[in-house]
Amino acid sequence: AVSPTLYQELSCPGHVPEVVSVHHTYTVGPNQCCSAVVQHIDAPASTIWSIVRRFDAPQAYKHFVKSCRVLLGDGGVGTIREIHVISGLPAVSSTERLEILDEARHVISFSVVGGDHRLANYRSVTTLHPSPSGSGTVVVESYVVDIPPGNTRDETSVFVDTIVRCNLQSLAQIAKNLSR
Ligand code: A9S
Repeated sequence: AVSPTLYQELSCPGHVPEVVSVHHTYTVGPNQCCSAVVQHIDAPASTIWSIVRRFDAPQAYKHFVKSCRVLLGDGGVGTIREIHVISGLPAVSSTERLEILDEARHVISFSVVGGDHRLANYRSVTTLHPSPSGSGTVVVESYVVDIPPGNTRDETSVFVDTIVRCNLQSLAQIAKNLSR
């Protein structure tokens, strides 16, 4: 559930608060698609941040991740991880680079740099904002990705939106339970 204020702002181009849009604006190529998922979480930003900042441990809330190992780096920008995913997805593994880790502004971003899957040039940005309703946190996760050969723009955004929504719903449950 998105708070009415933020929903209105997000569905009304030009009225997304600058503090949000500054992190979620992309240059989108002709064969790419981009979208965003918004999730209200009934927990403080500090609790949510303690989970999402751990680039070495995405399996803490991403149910599609079976295992993760760090190939390079110490968890800061430039760190490379390799995840293996559960069966049933059109993917086996993904190699990902940490692009942004802004502890003060609560911004994390990674890009896909390799792996055995169809989401070439995937890049996402996740930001946390105090809820306009005054309680809890709003999480915004946006992405840009190449449209895979043989798929349409709509198929691509439906597929990726579904995964991102699942991840954020799982994050919401875990953060809510941790904070009570
Ligand atoms: O992990 C994320 O934050 C988001 C997405 C969309 C991850 C997608 C994925 O890891 C799979 C879940 C394995 C699906 C990649 C890179 C490709 C897929 O096909």
